[in-house]
Amino acid sequence: MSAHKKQGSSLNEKPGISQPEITSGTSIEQIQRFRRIQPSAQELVSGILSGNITALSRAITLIESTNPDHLAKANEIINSCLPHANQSVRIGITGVPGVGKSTFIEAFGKQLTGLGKKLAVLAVDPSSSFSHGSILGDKTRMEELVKDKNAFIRPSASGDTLGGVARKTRETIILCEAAGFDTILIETVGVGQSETAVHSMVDFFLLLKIAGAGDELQGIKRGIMEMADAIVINKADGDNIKKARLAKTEFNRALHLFPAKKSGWQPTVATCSAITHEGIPEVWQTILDYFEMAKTSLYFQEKRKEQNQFWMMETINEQLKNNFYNHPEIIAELDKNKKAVQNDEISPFAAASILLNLYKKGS
Ligand SMILES: Nc1nc2c(ncn2[C@@H]2O[C@H](COP(=O)(O)OP(=O)(O)O)[C@@H](O)[C@H]2O)c(=O)[nH]1
Ligand SMILES: [Mg+2]
Repeated sequence: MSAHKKQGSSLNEKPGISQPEITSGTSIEQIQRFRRIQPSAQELVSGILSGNITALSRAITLIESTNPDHLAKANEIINSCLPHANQSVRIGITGVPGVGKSTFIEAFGKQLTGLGKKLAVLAVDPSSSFSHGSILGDKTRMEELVKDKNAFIRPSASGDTLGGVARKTRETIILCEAAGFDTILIETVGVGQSETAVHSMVDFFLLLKIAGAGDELQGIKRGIMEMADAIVINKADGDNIKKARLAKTEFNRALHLFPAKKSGWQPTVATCSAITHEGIPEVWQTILDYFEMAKTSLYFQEKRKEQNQFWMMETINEQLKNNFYNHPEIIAELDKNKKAVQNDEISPFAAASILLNLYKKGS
């Protein structure tokens, strides 16, 4: 359901804000009470820093808002949270629909909270404006994690471009870290461009696969395999165990044909079952091994610096584009020029130049 359709509800925010997900540790009543007070940016920041989930949810909602008035408030919150962020490990999980991502995150997440970790689960799924997010759709697969006090689950921001969703997720990571979450899982559907965006915001990238389906069937491009730090073949249970082991050998062989990674890490291949939990602890051990290596070689720190630069540029690009297309004069002239270009009345370059000059003058 779109945010616009739901505006009748008393729970709803102003137009431009998509509805937050109610997660563990929060209740509708709590959020309602909090909303009535309209907390300031600094109040939200102190809430976040003291680990208040309602304040965190509320701040994320501001980040996700398309209402320009909320941008300044969101930026103030992010800036205040930044010095308290970064103390975490960020893990990306990708794989085609049905491979078992949600079930895996439930099992893996419970293991992590069992180890005393504070876990935030986020999603990058640009298609979620229609499906309302892979995580929300699969909430039933995360029954235990949803109830877990040490887990915070937030579905993808809806109704936006991939660039927009990715930026919002990245800013959400900062807030979650400031709120004390030390392990961030970011789920994405491995069928489009979103895994590239996720790859550029995580420290470790895990690709889930299943045995028996060809690569074409799994919709996984070679590029995604190259990005993976670990390939985990899920559903290695029952009759499937043998096939999974075979697939492991094949993937291992395939991975050795890829060029060496900049990190110096040789990607691993493992099997697991998100249902029986077989192999899940080993996945965490692999990730720990990776972090030990990457932190010792300083690759971990370097990669984060590079990612920060990348995101600065992305944010500028995104912002410039938004400002341009939302400019009243551009809105008025864009369609006219599009038609003129279509009818060969003006060259595309001349039309672009007219619009850009108009924007320069008006801004
Ligand atoms: N046998 C088996 N089934 C699994 C396993 N993990 C997930 N499934 C099933 O596969 C289906 C898709 O799982 P889901 O977690 O929703 O996949 P997602 O679309 O990648 O999030 C569900 O019916 C799960 O119960 C597993 O390890 N073994
Ligand atoms: Mg899912």
